[in-house]
Amino acid sequence: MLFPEGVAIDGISGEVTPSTDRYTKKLSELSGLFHDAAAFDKVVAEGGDPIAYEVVDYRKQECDICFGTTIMMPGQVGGEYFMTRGHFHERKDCGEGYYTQSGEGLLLLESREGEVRTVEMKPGICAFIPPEWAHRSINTGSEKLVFVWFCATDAGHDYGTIRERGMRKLVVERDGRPAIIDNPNFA
Ligand code: PAN
Ligand code: ZN
Repeated sequence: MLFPEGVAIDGISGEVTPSTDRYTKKLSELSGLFHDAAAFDKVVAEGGDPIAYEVVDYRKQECDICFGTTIMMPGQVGGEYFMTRGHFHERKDCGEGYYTQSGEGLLLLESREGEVRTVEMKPGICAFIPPEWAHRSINTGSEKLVFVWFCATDAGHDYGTIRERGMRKLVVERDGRPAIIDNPNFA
């Protein structure tokens, strides 16, 4: 049986207390994601394979909703900012909310039909991710980017589509600012 409880979410560290699960993605685990493969190898080797992001869950299998945080480190690979893998949800009726707590970033979204949108990630903005839109978070700042996400427990993650063909756009630093450019490797 489930009981109500208050869950503390630290908007700076992203810590969730109590939490039910967590994982960490080191940069080396994001091989193939970045445009510049040589720059990727260099940052992994010389940077000591830094943590790119961490996800902390509050998830109860018996309940239809869940939430948690994503904590993204700042960094770049060949001018491209650190980012998440990006995914569609397996369930075609499942959207998601991303409420940014600290830091700054861009949420890059792409519909099944190939339409691209971005939503600014900054404290106070809650991004609505509709069903059937792939979503990738990008830390464009110099601090941690921390956001709370909430979605259906069984939404599921389809990573394969984005892993195989990439997303249509890249977010890179140009003149000290984020710029959205075409992905030359988009298959
Ligand atoms: C988020 C993401 C999280 C990490 O919880 O899973 O930010 O991004 P990737 O899963 O794309 O690596 C979410 O969107 N869940 O559905
Ligand atoms: Zn999602």
